[in-house]
Amino acid sequence: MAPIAISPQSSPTLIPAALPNLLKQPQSDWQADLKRNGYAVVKGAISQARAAELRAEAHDWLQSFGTDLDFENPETWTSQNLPVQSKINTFHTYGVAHEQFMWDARMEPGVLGAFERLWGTDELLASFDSLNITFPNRKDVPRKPAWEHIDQSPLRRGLHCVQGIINLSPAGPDDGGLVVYPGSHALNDEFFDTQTDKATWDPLDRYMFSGAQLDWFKARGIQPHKVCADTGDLILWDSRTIHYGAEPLETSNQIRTVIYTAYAPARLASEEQLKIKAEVFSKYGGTTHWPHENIVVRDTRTFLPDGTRDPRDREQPRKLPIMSDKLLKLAGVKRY
Ligand SMILES: O=C(O)CCC(=O)C(=O)O
Ligand SMILES: [Fe+2]
Repeated sequence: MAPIAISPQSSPTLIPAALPNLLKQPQSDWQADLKRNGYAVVKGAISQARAAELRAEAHDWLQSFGTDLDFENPETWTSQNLPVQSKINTFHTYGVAHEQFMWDARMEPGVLGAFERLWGTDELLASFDSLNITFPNRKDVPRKPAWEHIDQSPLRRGLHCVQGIINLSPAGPDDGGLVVYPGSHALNDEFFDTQTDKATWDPLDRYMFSGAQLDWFKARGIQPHKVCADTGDLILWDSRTIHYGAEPLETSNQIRTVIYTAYAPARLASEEQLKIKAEVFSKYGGTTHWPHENIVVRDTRTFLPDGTRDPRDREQPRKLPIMSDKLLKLAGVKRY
């Protein structure tokens, strides 16, 4: 369990940020953007050529399930030809979080380096987050509407977590990609304190916003903004920033390929959380984007929509990563 407590009077105990001075004095333009707008793009965190290699690996993984999936043929972009995918187009079972290409992406110097600069330490933990491959104009599933949310409990106050997207494909205005509400992070406390009943605040690090709640932000000048970024760019956002993953528009023919990743200082994790994280790692499981807190043990098994176990399921990644000292430290298995 995350260290969130509700006192007997049911007056919630708020959890302040462990590092309240983070981003107080931004050291770079993207850090200033992250502070001011609640999101930033780190241009060219990975070279385009390297990102294309990682994308090819991700696509190769998707084609390793013995189906007729053909990246060149939109007729084959159907559930029948895909491993089990979430409603938000992610893959998180089959041990995918620990595939070699996923760890390679997480350990790219430009990606890791950005988070090292952000947190001011190279002793980090990495999340075991998902792969997203979104095909445009799928014929067999409807386009998912906007799902505005934040990934931080109203009980946590201040900056606790910075999330990341490694773009292995370009995200232009019409392509699938992240939509943020710039500046919404700064209104987080005021919104929860004045617009919600504190009895409803729970430790779940996810809060969905209704249209009326979004209007409260819009009345304060906050508007949705599609984050455009190139192949190899790293998109960062504060977990208090309202956001969602937007489906590609009809005019897009871009296959969105991204890896979610986040890191936080290892010293911020409790022994209990590290133990849970090591257990998840031992089963090649995935977690959420939280690297150091809120480590959720999810079922690692994959089920088909009819509830039966997927016969293509895997006990371990198809290509196990090299268990380097650095990887094991990022995974929380070895101590710094
Ligand atoms: O797919 C996206 O761009 C956003 C997904 C998301 O909301 C998240 O990773 O927290
Ligand atoms: Fe999210």
